[in-house]
Parts: sequence; structure tokens; C-alpha cells
Amino acid sequence: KWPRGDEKTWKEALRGVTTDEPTITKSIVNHVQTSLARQPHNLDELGAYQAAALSVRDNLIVNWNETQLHFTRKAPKRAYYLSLEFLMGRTLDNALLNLGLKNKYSNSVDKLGFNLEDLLDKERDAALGNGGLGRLAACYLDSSASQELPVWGYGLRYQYGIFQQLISPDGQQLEAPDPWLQNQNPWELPRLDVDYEIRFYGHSNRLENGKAVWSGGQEVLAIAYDVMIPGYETKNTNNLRLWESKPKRGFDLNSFNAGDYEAAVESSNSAAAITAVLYPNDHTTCKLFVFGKELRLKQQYFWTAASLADIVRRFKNLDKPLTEFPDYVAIQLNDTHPTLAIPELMRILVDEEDVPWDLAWNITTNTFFFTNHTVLPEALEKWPVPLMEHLLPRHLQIIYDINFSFLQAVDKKFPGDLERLGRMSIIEEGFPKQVRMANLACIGSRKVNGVAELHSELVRTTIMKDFVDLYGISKFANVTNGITPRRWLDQCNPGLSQLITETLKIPRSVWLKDLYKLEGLLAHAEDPAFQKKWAAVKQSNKERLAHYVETTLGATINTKAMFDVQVKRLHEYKRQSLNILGVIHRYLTLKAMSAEERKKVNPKVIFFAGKAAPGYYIAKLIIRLIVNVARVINADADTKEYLTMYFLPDYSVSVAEVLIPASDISQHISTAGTEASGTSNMKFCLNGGLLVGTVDGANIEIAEEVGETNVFFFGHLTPAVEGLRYQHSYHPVPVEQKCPALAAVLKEVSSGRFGDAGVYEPFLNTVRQHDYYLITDDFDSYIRALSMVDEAYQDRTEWIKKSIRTAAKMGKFSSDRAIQDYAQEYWNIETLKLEPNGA
Ligand code: GPU
Repeated sequence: KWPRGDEKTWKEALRGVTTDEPTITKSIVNHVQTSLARQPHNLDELGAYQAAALSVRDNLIVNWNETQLHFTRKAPKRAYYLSLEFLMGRTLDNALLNLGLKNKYSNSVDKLGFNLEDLLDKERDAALGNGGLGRLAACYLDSSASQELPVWGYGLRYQYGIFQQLISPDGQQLEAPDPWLQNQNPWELPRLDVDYEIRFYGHSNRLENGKAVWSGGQEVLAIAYDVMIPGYETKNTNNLRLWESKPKRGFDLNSFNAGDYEAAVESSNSAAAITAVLYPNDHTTCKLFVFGKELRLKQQYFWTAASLADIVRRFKNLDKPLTEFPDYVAIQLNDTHPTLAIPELMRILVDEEDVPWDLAWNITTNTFFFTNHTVLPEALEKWPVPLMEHLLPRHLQIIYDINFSFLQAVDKKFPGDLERLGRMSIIEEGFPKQVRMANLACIGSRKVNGVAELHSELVRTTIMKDFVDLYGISKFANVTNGITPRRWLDQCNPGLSQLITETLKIPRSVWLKDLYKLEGLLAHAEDPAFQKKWAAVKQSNKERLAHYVETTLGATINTKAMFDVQVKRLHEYKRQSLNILGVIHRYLTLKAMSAEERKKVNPKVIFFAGKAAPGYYIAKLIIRLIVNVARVINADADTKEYLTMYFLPDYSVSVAEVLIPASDISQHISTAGTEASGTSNMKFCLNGGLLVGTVDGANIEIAEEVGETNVFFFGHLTPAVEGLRYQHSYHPVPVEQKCPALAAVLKEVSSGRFGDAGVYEPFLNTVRQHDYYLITDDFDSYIRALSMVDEAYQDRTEWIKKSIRTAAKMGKFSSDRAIQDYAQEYWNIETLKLEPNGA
């Protein structure tokens, strides 16, 4: 029965997605006129972008609304992806692709006197993440929606995303804020009616049966903003719910009336501060950054508490007993950041819903799944007990109670093994005591996974070994990461996408949804006409990058040279240091050659990009070295025809979309066993770039797929790493003896050849002294690998074949495959398609 009014009137007025050009044009103009209140004659590109975006947004909202209604009616089991980071990048192009409306919008925009590509460029990135972990979350949202799975993301709506990186004239990284919401954000829907009260501090008084009452302290409001996530070629449009913090009351009227205006607004400021800014520290939360720690823990609790309140409310609308909660809800914890969700669900069940402790624990441990993204010991999250006691007194009690029964179980299986109890306890002894979030996440989850085969094996044999002994191996599995081929091939490399479609002779929409279809390219690898087209696409992508470098840095680059790229966060374990030291070695070698000899050298342009955490001193020093070495070698008339180098500032998703398709070779050269997976390695290979790398993370699985002859591996293997580090500490060999080529490079840097004599010593000493990341052990093998790359590049036809064969075998690395795996083996959720007619 129709709810109100005249059904016919309603139905005639309700709109669907606009799919015809005249209506699209009208809707854009309508937004210019009303939403933006602008005149046609003073409309600039930014305005035109905004109008086009608002028009696309209308379409997304129609689909989003229908999807949400459909899901509510069908009440399937849902999965929730809790991530403190979603590195979305731009939306308009992706939305047009997924809606299948790109051509039509392009035509409309043309008629209005603009060019769609120029408008796309006006959009600011939504950069609510640091690097791989955040971008993975974004790819997973695209794949979930595209596969019509009932998956929501939950995160924070930071006012400021990852900082903007500026490079000073002397090569230092400077940070500026990223006010990404400045021009309004058409891709979100404020849901001012969806709000929750979140408590901090106060007191917790225990009652009987493990229950307690938590009261007092500070209360703030969480407000929902919904971001529409369209699926590719489906009406299904999922939701990413981001929380904003707000004061519960505007300001304290008592203080206000007493004339203490500062005190009056203070509490409101402190509430707003919670979602003010994304923490820019990749792979670390505590060690280096003591300040602002409390705010980070506040962010984590604020977000998990709001998300759980929302999830529990949605479940309770189903009118099912709480024992069935895990039949309707699966929650994926993206790293340990959302681990407080475990004690929070216990608190809701035990304190608010009167569920007995043991039953509550059973529900909880059947709801959560935990993904680990690193085995680096310094990156394992720990929180000081005194801080947690102060901020979250009730949660600390719950954690103690969980720990008590857990340790009893351990003691039962391994009687009297006190060392084991010490290692496995959620609480680490010390001054102060600390809460080990990874232990809590493991204990409270149904399954734990790593993000590539090698990494998952390291999880089982190192950081989680004791837990494998306790629970058995089946709780610890692997889901190798993936990337969405929509953004990372079709959008960023339209030329290649087109060539693939015409070569495979199947519709683009088929292979973009089943990436294994790329194998069909293998049949064409030997075809010279196809090779020529393949090479032409790469060439035009190199020219596009050259144009970008020209406009941003004012430098002209030789697009006939090999393009060698390393782009990722600056971190010692990723070894940008090895790359830059290798570049210096190449430069010195070139300098020592005669002009005749040089002519035989393969010309190369090297690109670096990536941000360093603002407090990470050594990483910033490495950027400074890169920039200053670039200055010297780019100005050297003897060598600049053969070797130039650029550090592109402010790396982002959008910059990656230009860089990746242009690369001939990219570097993924972490110390073996340190890079959990890597995902840019997959992006480069999917775009026909070859890979030079260590036997680490997903490099290994890429080589398995494309064949070892198509990748350039070097360096020591994971099992050797521990022994080498032991040697460095107890039987150190001076670098002059161990690796003379490297010693010569270090000497040149020390001498001030690249300016700033003395400035780089702290970095150089990390190599000379403990060399924790094994630069001295891998340098020679790295240089040999680069020679093999040069040699292979000389035979261009063979190179192109390698490039084709590589891209052809990347099917496994679609994030569609990864999400299928999570859906089936972890979440137990099923596809729920919204039919085109809305049924
Ligand atoms: N990763 Br932990 C991050 O980007 N940030 C982090 O804080 C942690 C891990 C990365 C891994 O370094 C990378 O190897 C992996 O591919 C990515 O997460 C996604 O799993």
C-alpha cells in the first residue's frame, strides 16, 4: 500500500538515473543555476566540474537509495570493513565509468564549452589515508560494490587528509595542511539525523556478573556522513559511512554566562578536534610520536564506538535474538587500529543488553576478523595502561577480564609455562604496562589473515607463533591483496584498456570483471603489429608523464629513455636508500667512462615520489639526498643525456595514476621479509611495467604468475636476514671491505659532492654501522640486477614481449578475487543484486 498522497503523482515525479544527453545537459545547467548560483558567462572550470559532479551525484543518490532500501528489505548477512584510512583519490571519473555515462557526460560538457578531462583534473583527491593500507580499503570498496556484495565501510571524516608535501629549495620536505573539504564535497551525504553519543573518561563501577556502569566524563556526538560507492556496471551502490565529531552541546552555558568564554568553547573545541586530522604516521603509532597520543586513541574509540552502535542498532531492527548477531554481521578489522571494537561489543552486550559474559564472548569472537599488515616489531600497536585507564576505564576492565580467562586457557594447555604466558598476555609488563592490540585482536577474532603468502607465513611463524600453538593453524590464513582494475587500468590507462578490448575481442566490461581474461593477450605476444601498438601506448603514457613533469617542475625529459620508477612512502625498510645509492653508483660509473663508451649506455630517467612521516628524521634526510643528487646529476653536461632523476613532490593517488602507466620498470626493493605485500607492484605490472625487486611480499606471487624470467629478482632471502643482522652486531665487517663499490658511493656523499657535507652523516651511519636493512649485503646484487635490466632493455622486442606477458598474467591480483575470498572464507556473505528496474 502506497504510504501517502497520490501514488500516481509520486511515481510520475520520482526520477531514475538520467541516461540521455539532453537530460544530462539540463541537469548540469540546473546545478550551475541553482546549486552554485552562477551565471553561464562567469562559469570557470572549477564551477563546471562542481556542476557536473552534482549532476552525477544525483544519479548516485538514486541508486544508493534503492540499494539501501533493497538491502534493508532483504536483510542479508552484511560485512563491515572498519578502517581508519580510506585513500579514495578522485571520484568523478570513477563514478562516470561505473555508471557507464562517461561518453554522454563528455558530450554534454563539450556542448557547454568545456572539456571533460580538464574538469576531472579540477577535483581534489580525498586523501584520507597514508599509503597502501588506506588505498587497499578503497579498492576493496570498489570490488565489493562491483560484485554486488552487502559491504559497508566505516571510517572517520577527517577535516584534513594526509599533509601536502612541499620540497624546499635545499631539498627538505615541508608539510602543509590539506583542506580538502574547502570547495565542498559533492560525494558525501550529511546524515545529521544519524548521531550517537560517545563517552570518554569518567568512572566505571563494577556490578555483579561481570557487568558495570560507566558514567561521567566527557560526551561527544558522532555524526554520519555517507559516501556513495558505485559498483561497476551495476545499480548496486554501497555505503562508506564516515563519522564527524561534534560537541554534544554548542558550549557550556554556565561558563558563558559567568563571562569565561574560553572555558565555554574549550569543550566544544576538544570535541571537534577528534576528527580534525588524519595521523600521518605510516606503520607506527607510538614509538616516535609521544605527543598527541591521547588524541589518536580518542579517534580510535570514537570511530569504533559510533560504528558499533550503528551496526547493533541496524541488527536490532531485524528483531532477532542477539545470539544470532554473527549470522547477520561480520566485521573486518583493518589492522589493529579498530581493535577497541572487541571490548566495545562486549560492553554493549554485557552492560547494556544484559547478555551473560560467556555468551557475549561467544558472539564477539564469531563476529570479528582481523587482518595484519606488518610484522615489523616497531609497528605493532601498544597503548599505555595508564592512558587507557584514564580515557576508557570500562574497556580496560573488560580487557583485564578477557585476559584473565584467556591466560587460564593458555595455562591449561601449557601448564606452568610462565614465559609463554608472559608473551601471550594482552598486557605487557613494564613501566608503564602496555596493552598489546595485536594480541587482543587475535584473541577476539574468528580468523586472522596476512596479506600475501610469505607475509601470512611470517605471521604464523613469528608474531603469532604462540597463538598458532594454542588455537591451531586453521585460524591463521592468507588473503593476498589486490587492486581494482577499473581505476588501475581502465581509468588511468585508457589507451591500454582500448587496445586490450580490441585485441581480446570481448567487451571491456567482461574482462574488467574477470581479469583472468587478460591471459588471452598471450596469444598475441609474438604478433609484431600488436607489439607495435603495445609499445605505442607506453610511449604516449611516457609523454603524458613528461608533460606533467614539465608543468610541475619545469623540466624537459627525454621520453625515449627508460623510465625507472620508485614511488611509495619513505621508509627505511622500503630502501629508497638502496635506490639512491645505486643511482650515485651509476653516475660515478658514467663519469669515469669516455664519451665513446657512454654512447653504449642505456639512457635512463629515474623517478622518485613519496611522503615521509613528519617526525621521521632519517626518511626526511633520504628525500633531501635524492633531491640534491638530482640537482647535481641533472646539471652535468657529461652525463645528463644518459641519466637524469626527479623527485616528484606530493605523491598522491592522482599522481600515481599518471606515473604508473608510464613506467618501463619499477622498484620494489624492501629488505626480504619486511614488505607485507605491496600493491603498487601489482599496479605497475598490470600496466605493462616490469619489476625489479627482492624476494618479498607479493613480488613472489607476481613472479609465480608471470614467470621468473619476466621479473628481475635480487638480494638475500628472508631466512638469511636474521643471521646477517646478527653478524652486523657481533662480527661487523667495515663497508670498505665488504662492499667497495658502496664504500666509494658513501665517500662521495660524505665529501660533499652533492652539497651539504656533514648533513647526511646520520643516514650514512645507519648504513655503515648497524645496517639493519642490509644495504651492504644487497648492494652488489642490486647493481647486477640493474645491469640485467639495462641489457634486457637493449632488445626492445623481447622487452615488449615481457611487458605483454606480464600484464596478461595479472588476473590473480584483481581486488575482486581478494574480496571473493573474504566473502566466502571469512564473512560468509552472498551477492545481493539490485535489479535494473529496482526490484
Ligand atoms: N601498510 Br602496518 C601500510 O600502508 N600502513 C601501515 O601502517 C601498515 C601496513 C601496508 C604494507 O606496508 C604493504 O606491504 C601492504 O601491501 C599494504 O599495507 C596493504 O596490505
